[in-house]
Amino acid sequence: MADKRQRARVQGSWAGPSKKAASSLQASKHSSENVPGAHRLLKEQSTADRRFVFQDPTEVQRKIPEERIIDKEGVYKISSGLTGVSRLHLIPGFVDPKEADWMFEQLHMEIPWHQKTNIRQDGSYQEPRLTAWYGDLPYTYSRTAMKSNPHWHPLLTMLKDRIVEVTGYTFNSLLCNLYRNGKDSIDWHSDDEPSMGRNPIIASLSFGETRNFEMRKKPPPEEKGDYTYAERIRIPLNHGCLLIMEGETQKDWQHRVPKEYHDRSPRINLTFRTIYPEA
Ligand SMILES: O=C(O)CCC(=O)C(=O)O
Repeated sequence: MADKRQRARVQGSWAGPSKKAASSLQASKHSSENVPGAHRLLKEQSTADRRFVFQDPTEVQRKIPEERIIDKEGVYKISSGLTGVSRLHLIPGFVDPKEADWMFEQLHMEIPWHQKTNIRQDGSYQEPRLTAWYGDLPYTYSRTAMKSNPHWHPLLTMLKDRIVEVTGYTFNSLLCNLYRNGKDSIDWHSDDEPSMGRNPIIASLSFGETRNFEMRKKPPPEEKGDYTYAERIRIPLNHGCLLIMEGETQKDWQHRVPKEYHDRSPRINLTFRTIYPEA
């Protein structure tokens, strides 16, 4: 990384004497032919006349893009690629704060939270958060499955219906996340499992503590997986706000909720999605 940043250097070279200096040197050369010590004088003069000339750098200096913060209601086109547009729709206060208070309490107490174990190359690990799954089909990610669970909590059904009414999108499944404190998190990923189909639409509703939802754009192949110069977005997701991710967002971007190293009270996040039976 440091190597990359240092690559663009100042380019330049020592130039010869200016035209004026050259002609006066020329004149003095002739007139000095018979003068003792004149050659030493000439040499000193020509060194003093040399100037450093800047040339354009051979490689353009790359800048790490500034993080973009999205915290106002609106529809944001965050990128457009060959295959289409990535779009976010942020609706702060989708659930009114007073209502959101009792909803948070009910969900905190009544959802059957548990800690999922995932599998990666170096072994298995427990997720640093609690989850619950609702839907007629199971949901598999990180090589372990969450069992189907058709028994929706009535409050979750009510919230799903409200989102469907406002957005016009339909959903058949829900992944619930409980971040118990600042140490709970979800690492960089995209919601792009084959069971979610092409260009999944995700409606993410938050309750409780505000946590940063961070996004980074997937780098082009020539960056070989290096995210140093990736575009970044931060969205503070607060009590009652709804974030819709649509278009190519899951194909072209990753997201995470990082750990925070100061006191954080619990946060619940509900991500409504559509799951299709796998072929
Ligand atoms: O908690 C959040 O806001 C994000 C959750 C998430 O990324 C996920 O469930 O895939």
